Amino acid sequence: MLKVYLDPCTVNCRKVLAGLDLMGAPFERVHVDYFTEGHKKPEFLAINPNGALPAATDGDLALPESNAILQYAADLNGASQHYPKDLKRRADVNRWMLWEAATWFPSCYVYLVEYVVKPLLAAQPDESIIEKEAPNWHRLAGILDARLATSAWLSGDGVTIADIAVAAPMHLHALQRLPLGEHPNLKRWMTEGIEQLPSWQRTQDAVMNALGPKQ
Ligand SMILES: N[C@@H](CCC(=O)N[C@@H](CS)C(=O)NCC(=O)O)C(=O)O
Repeated sequence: MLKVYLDPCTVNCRKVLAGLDLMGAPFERVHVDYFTEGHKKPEFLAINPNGALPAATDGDLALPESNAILQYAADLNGASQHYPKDLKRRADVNRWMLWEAATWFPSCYVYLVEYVVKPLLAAQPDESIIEKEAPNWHRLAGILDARLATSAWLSGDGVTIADIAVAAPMHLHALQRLPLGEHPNLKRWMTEGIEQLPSWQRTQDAVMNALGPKQ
């Protein structure tokens, strides 16, 4: 049985939870508390030496990386609707997931840190950091916007784990103050597509609960 170690309030854990829910993939959930640094304790580092959430195990397999967890869970459960087996379609899903981890997440994360994490810690956002990142963020958002101009979902006709992966870094887009207004197709996909998925909505409460008391 797949075991997933997570704190549902973090971006990459929310990604995995929403993706597993979308696929109807069974798993055992193990809570690792992000705010008390459970992910830096030796027992967790033995599973993920990166000391980052989430991670998964399946027997002797230890699997860090949110996107790798979704891909493995999809194959384990035969969820080819959400992770196609056709080579070209799979390659397209994979490239969006790789792009998300390498490029999109780091850019959206700048906004998350300045406008969500810093206020949680009673610190002031540094607008100069946002100004520096904004051209890069708009360039990347433009790539998504162009893709979504001709398609409801990122890859193929239906929602895939690529959609969940790419949505996760912008999961708090209003609080993150992501300037979506300049990218109408991206905004439509997020608000009328992703945010209407029951699997996405079911992951919302944990995030808001984590943010609430600390604000
Ligand atoms: N590429 C990794 C990133 C994991 C990651 O950065 N997780 C964050 C929470 S969303 C974390 O645990 N950060 C703590 C740290 O890096 O010290 C993935 O997709 O799983």
